[in-house]
Amino acid sequence: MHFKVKSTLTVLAAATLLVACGKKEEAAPVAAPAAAPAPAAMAVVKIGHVGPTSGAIAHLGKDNENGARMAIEELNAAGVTIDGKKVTLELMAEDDAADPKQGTAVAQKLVDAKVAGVVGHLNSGTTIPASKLYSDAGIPQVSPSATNPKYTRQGFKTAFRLVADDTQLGGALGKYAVGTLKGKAIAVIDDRTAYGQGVAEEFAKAVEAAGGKVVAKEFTTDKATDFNSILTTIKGKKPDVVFFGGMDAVAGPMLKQMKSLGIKAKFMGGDGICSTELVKLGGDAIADDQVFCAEAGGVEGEAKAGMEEFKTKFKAKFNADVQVYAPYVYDGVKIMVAAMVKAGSSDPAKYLPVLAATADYKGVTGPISFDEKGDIKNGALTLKTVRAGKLETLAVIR
Ligand code: ABU
Repeated sequence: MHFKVKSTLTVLAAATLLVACGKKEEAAPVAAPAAAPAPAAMAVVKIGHVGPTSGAIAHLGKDNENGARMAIEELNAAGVTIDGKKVTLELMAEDDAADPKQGTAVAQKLVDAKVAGVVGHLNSGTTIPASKLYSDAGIPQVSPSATNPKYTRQGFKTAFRLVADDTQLGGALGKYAVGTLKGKAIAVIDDRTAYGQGVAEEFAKAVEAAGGKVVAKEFTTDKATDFNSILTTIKGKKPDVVFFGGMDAVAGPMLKQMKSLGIKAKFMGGDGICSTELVKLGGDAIADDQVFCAEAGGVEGEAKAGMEEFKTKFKAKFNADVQVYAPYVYDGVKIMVAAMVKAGSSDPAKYLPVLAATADYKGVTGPISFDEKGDIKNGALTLKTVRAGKLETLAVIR
């Protein structure tokens, strides 16, 4: 409109000048066509993502971040309209290095940048302290992978989780260790993180409840590389199953050292070890049907095709296999934007109640609805083992 007015005035001014110079009006130059209206600047909606894209589990953080990137690129390509106006989504991707202090620092950065929502963080140890900042700022947060139950039990209306929690994970794995693997003497190790310690405690409770015996409880850290001392102690207790509450970056070297020490026990862990990377890190120290783990989600039946399609597109785009939680991040971004569209606003106060009321959204990770705490309703677990150097699904359980 601005350009059009300017062009008309310019033509009038030229005509007036010609008349003033005594020239006939028809001698006026042919007016140039009016310029097209300038497009109004599109509103930008910022969405934060946080995961450890540096450090020992950077492969998991990058996997998650790529899930967010894929969702945002697809949405922008398709076009997003909120309250009748086209918007551009912008990803603000931050690295918390799996460190609780860095987690709160980047959370504050996202709050200050006035992001409309955050998908993340990856680790329970960063997600829980960051959730207080998002709650205070009224910013919705969807964690795709933090499984410590506390995250959604703090009474924060802004906290949502797309996966099952450690109570379900540890409980199911403990029952499996005794009931299916026939474990009688079971050793438990954890990495002292909010996730590792929590899932190991739930596992141990379930083992005892199922009639198994926890013969050793040891701990390490999420940065350790030498486990000879605790593994030697454990070897003396002759366990038939060793459970590790922690992440793949520690589990891989631990499996190698178990092999060196001649420990032939089955090795179990939660979602933190249930990654493509574990198979690489453990290498030939992993025998077929020796390692058992569970992803804190899963799809069955017809939904499997959508997940396979996601994995194929992801591989083509990033030249990398999905580690564990990229599809959950992808769904997290999409349900957040769907809630904004439905609410007709990216204002967190306006779309938060719509996000909370998400009902049976058909994600690549399955149907998504939240309970009153913000946890996924009817969350699934996928039990897996390693065979011929690949993770294989044994069962999806609820
Ligand atoms: N759930 C496993 C990895 C993330 C976490 O909860 O710390």
